[in-house]
Amino acid sequence: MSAARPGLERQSTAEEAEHDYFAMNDPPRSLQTHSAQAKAFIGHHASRDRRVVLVTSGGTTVPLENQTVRFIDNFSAGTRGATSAEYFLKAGYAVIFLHRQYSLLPYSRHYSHSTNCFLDFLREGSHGSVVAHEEYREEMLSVLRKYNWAKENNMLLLLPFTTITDYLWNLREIAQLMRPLGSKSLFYLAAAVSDFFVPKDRMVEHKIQSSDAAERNIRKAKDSGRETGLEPSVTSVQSKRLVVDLDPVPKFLKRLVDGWAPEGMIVSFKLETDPSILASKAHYSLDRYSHHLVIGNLLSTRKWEVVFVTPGSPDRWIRVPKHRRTKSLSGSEDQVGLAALKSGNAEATEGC
Ligand code: 9Z3
Repeated sequence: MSAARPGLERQSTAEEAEHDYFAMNDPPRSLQTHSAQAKAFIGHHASRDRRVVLVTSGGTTVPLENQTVRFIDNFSAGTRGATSAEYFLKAGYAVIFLHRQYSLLPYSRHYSHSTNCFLDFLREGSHGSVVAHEEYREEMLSVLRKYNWAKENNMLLLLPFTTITDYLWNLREIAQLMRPLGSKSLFYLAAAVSDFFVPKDRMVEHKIQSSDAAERNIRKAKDSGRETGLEPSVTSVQSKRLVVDLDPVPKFLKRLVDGWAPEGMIVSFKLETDPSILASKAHYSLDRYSHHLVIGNLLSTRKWEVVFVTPGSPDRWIRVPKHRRTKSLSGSEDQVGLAALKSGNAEATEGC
């Protein structure tokens, strides 16, 4: 499949960028454990001829200091990823859920603190027991049964990440482990991934200061930079202003498509805030990386409408009609996810 993809002539540059990135930015401490867990999980399902999907979910952080106090974050609660994972499980996929630590998880998202406190669903029963309120019991039991089924059948592997570097190390590792699955592997990249980061060799060690001490620290970092030829990422804290200099994150989607998972099906998301550029940015991504599907969404309407952009087909909008939009944007329901993933769903309207 990769041989037919355009843009391969630029591969060596992308490969070099990948090599440099992973050579310069250390793997997370959990990588070996994650790798062993993923290997066992993939092997288990491969032997049963099952399809495996890697769902990425939640935002990546960009630490500003090596001993991190401050970091830049990417917006994502994990609703899209957690909801979609439930529907992939329902469709028979084994799911590797690579998620931002403490973001929403499949099944437990229904009772997350961001929408409601789980304690509100419970009351004290007789003899010191705890029971669910009558009105919530049926739904809770249904969620609990699905959750238990996924656990008992080893269908869901939860792997957390925090930083952009953790994310990329995990993504590469898991993609390469999934390679033997060939066309039975699917990548569903809903995580909100930072485009910029502070490389390890330019990161300041200690907490950035806002006082005179800061200037002294920066001078020190610049002096050592003169020896190594590298500028520290924080270049000035004059007049209490902080100027941070970020590098671009290498275009990992290119490496995923061409190098790490050439036979897998790859679905990426494109998040924008300006409606006038959403479709063109989604097309640009598809042209550039030549994968299978880009799902475009706007921050303000992401729960009600998305646009599917695929090679050789007209754009397909999936919209949840107004009267079906039941919860607020802060809710844990991903309504368009439900509409798109439920086969033959009557709640979605297309092409409007
Ligand atoms: C998305 O667009 C997701 O749909 C959301 C989901 C983050 C909006 P929530 O978690 O939100 O339900 O609150 N993800 C963005 C994917 C992304 O960052 N893509 C990058 C890009 O387009 C790399 S593939 O450049």
